[in-house]
Amino acid sequence: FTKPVDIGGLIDKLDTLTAHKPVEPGRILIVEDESILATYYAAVLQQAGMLTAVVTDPMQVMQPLVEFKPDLILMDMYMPGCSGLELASVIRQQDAYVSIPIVFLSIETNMEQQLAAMHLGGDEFLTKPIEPSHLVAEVKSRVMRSRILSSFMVRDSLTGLFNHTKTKEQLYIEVARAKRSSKPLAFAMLDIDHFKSINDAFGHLIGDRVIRSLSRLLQQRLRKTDVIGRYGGEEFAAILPDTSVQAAAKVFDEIRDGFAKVRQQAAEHEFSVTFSCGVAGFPEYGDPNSLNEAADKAMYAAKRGGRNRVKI
Ligand code: GH3
Ligand code: MG
Ligand code: MG
Ligand code: MG
Ligand code: MG
Repeated sequence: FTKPVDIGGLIDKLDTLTAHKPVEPGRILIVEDESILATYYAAVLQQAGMLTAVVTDPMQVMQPLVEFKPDLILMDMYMPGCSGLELASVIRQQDAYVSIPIVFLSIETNMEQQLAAMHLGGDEFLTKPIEPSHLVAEVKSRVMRSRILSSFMVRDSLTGLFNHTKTKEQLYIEVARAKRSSKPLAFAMLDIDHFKSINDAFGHLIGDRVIRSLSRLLQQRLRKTDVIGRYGGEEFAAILPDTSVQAAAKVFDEIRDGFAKVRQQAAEHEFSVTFSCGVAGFPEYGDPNSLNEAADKAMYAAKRGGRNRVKI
């Protein structure tokens, strides 16, 4: 006996995970040595609203992988110089591309060859010639599933924000970028005050709603280029590129003030919630770990100082 699946709940979860941005067209990299065919596939996929890049020389695949950032690779099997199978296994050996969908498209009808292709990292095997509508359907559904899977990997399901791991990863990336461009960067940590007593007084569902309301406020108030993550239970982190620690502290103080004024609802009760925030900046702190540590320390100083405040 199994519990029925809560489809509504699942759909809500998907909505949260995908609400962060409008649906972008799928980006398809076509690796095919026959340029007429490559152009034809590109036209078919573009017609269906997708963006395409074409590589006719398999040895040149790395650059478009990095620059075009495809969601999926449509790969021929037989090409001069390098087989699609070899190419797929080379691509798969790199961390950044372990999970990119690779769809083989070939005249190969031999089942064993097809299985070998799947074994070497292919996700699907399609045979030429292929109906345009069939190609579009296969590619579209693969891109969608892979996007949903990767958002499960990097997003927090309650808020749709980046999860801890992804946020930390972004901090490394943004600090490196700030170093290269000699621009400042601010890192903030926020922790809701006396959250345990909110759960105790009104229950976990109301607590969850408070977490979502702070998450929404952060998304509204910060810039598109800022990175926002749910760092822990009732703890958030934000990365503000090209922002000094002083400017960021001012922004978070306004958000702090705005959040404290929100009337939270629990059945017949109305209550307000506050958070404490610590901000640290680059270049004052030169690497991701010391930034994280400094923001954490400042946050605890804000707690000790009486909560509902921002500290540098
Ligand atoms: P402080 O002002 O010192 O931060 O006090 P606090 O009560 O917020 O801190 P504490 O760390 O003691 O408690 C945090 C609580 O947050 C404990 C945990 O049960 C609750 N919590 C963590 N994650 C979630 C969640 O996803 N939903 C809900 N509703 N509660 C959560
Ligand atoms: Mg070929
Ligand atoms: Mg906490
Ligand atoms: Mg605590
Ligand atoms: Mg707390």
